[in-house]
Amino acid sequence: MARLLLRGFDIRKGYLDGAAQTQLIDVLRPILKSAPLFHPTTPSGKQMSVRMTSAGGLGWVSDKAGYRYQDTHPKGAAWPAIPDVILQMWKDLCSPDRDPDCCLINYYGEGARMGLHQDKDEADFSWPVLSVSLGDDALFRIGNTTRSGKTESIWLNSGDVVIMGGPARLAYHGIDRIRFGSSRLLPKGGRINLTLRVAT
Ligand code: MD6
Ligand code: FE
Repeated sequence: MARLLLRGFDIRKGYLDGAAQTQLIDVLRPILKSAPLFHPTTPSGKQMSVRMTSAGGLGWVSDKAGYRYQDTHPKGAAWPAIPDVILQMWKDLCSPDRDPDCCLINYYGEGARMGLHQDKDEADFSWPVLSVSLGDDALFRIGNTTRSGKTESIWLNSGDVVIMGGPARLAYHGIDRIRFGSSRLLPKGGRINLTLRVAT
């Protein structure tokens, strides 16, 4: 496993081997069944190209009312619990002292992307965000704590993990594109990104 520090982003290439990636997909399957992926819209009314859902006490949602964490799926049900194997990754890589209350699940189909953004809807930025890449390769762009200035990009592959903490916690970042069909982890292709957050 190679470890790379890029602008304070702690990138563990190949952290999860093939068996661990398959295990994660297996535990995500019932979650996606009970909390189906939905297409959020931004507060300005644009549909995001990524589809999302969450596990945990809180899930991240976006619609015309704004970005926020809430305790139910847009269809009304409580979010499913975060599976133990995923919580264990947080304990190992981030902190044994407090569990995350949100595991945001993003699905990138062909052509999906995510614009440069900051993760700033959480109450306490001293907690890191832990991100897990599964499926197709994705071009991850990292910038600064302001929208301007130079950015750097790195390809994230299935099994890579990124920890965004410390001074990098509020850095802009996004996914420019995925290489659809580059991985065979997901039967229909595409990419799943998990981000674990302490929201409150
Ligand atoms: C993605 N990730 O990898 C989008 N946020 O699909 C994020 O937006 C992200 O990777 C915070 C920390 C790490 C991330
Ligand atoms: Fe983010």
